[in-house]
Amino acid sequence: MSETYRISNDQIQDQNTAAQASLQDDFDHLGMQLARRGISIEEITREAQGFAVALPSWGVGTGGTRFGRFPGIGEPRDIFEKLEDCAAVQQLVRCTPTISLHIPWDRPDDPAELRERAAHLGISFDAINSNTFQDQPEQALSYRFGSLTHTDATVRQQAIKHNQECIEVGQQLGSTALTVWIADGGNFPGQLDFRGALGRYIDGLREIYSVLPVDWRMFLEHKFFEPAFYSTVNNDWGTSYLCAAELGDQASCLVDLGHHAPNVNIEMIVARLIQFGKLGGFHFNDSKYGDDDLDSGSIHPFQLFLVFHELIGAHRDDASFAPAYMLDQSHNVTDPIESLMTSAMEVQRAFVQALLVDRKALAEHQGANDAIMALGTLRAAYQCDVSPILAMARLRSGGAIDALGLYRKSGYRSKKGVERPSDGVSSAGIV
Ligand code: LRH
Ligand code: MN
Repeated sequence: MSETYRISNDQIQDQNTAAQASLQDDFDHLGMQLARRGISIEEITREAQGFAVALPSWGVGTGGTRFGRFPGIGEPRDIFEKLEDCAAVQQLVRCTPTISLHIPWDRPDDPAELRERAAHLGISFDAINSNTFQDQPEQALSYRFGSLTHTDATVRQQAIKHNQECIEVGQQLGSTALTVWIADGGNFPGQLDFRGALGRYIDGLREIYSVLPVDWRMFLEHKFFEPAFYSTVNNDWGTSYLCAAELGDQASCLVDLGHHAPNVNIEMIVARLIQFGKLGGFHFNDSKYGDDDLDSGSIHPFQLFLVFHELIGAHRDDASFAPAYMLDQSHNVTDPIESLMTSAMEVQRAFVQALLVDRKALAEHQGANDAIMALGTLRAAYQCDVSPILAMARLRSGGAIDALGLYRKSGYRSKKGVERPSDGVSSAGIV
């Protein structure tokens, strides 16, 4: 495989050298402030360096809507170019060491070759996403009226087989998780037999679960609507929980932040799933109205912080608690690499802010029903500008202090524009 342009570590070093002194000042100043709160900035920075969120393979291409897609230059045309772009993000922000693939969009001809290429680029594979929400050209039976819940058993078998194939591909790539999101549902009252459809869903999941390797996890992703506009089979956390509980210990629930009606208390749903041992992972993004798949932390940063407040609490109670963190976004008007970098850093920011919560004080205020002081305790953490910690974590992990600045200065996008003349056909983004 011919070598293509990559940002050099020298470029990163040069930029870091120029920015290091002022970062150290800011870091030391914040360190003194945190020390007064009994918090060690060194300890927090080590935790920040250990934080990781996976990148969605479908996030490196320009996304669109049913009204249109406006691809940028240098769009990745195949899985190898998607890996390159994910590696560029990891090289600069150092908190995105894995990529989550979508099958068949990213089905490798030679999994061993792909695995080797990824290792060469310093990334590995996270959860595999199956796709029974679209019909592929070579597909025998259509998913128009559903997949795992279709009334026709041969269609259900086709969907079950596809998910089992995703597990096989994932094993060859070193992945250890399967995410199952299905679009199944109805557009009109009466179209679906609610109990029958859910029963078929659970039966199908059981067949997939029966071939799950012992070290694998299976994530069920709920969504309240779209593309079905009246009823969705796995529509909310409760349905998802019940189904995961039916399957067994290796099955759990994946919370995509955009899959809830406006104003739903997502952080409380997270607490519920934690309490009942079924919180498996996340698709981080943000939204104003529907499943907008906007950049994480761009609309509701406080909600993202509150979600991590619940996660840190769970981790404090059980050190083995390790849900899968992934981004799931669609970048329609930005350079996808810039959105992925800034979103990963904003998710890491929410994680670090949540580490600063004085949990002892919070418990006292909750015990005393002192709402103002309880809210104030959370705000004190949320309103702390942890940017110096995030930048120091990047610096110490070999990344860029100013990731966005360096990416733009590198001319990566225009260089890829030359390397990857558009074939006008392939699209790496979701519509
Ligand atoms: C469904 C979803 C799911 C993916 C798809 C790309 O809305 O969130 O996680 O398979 O987006
Ligand atoms: Mn999702």
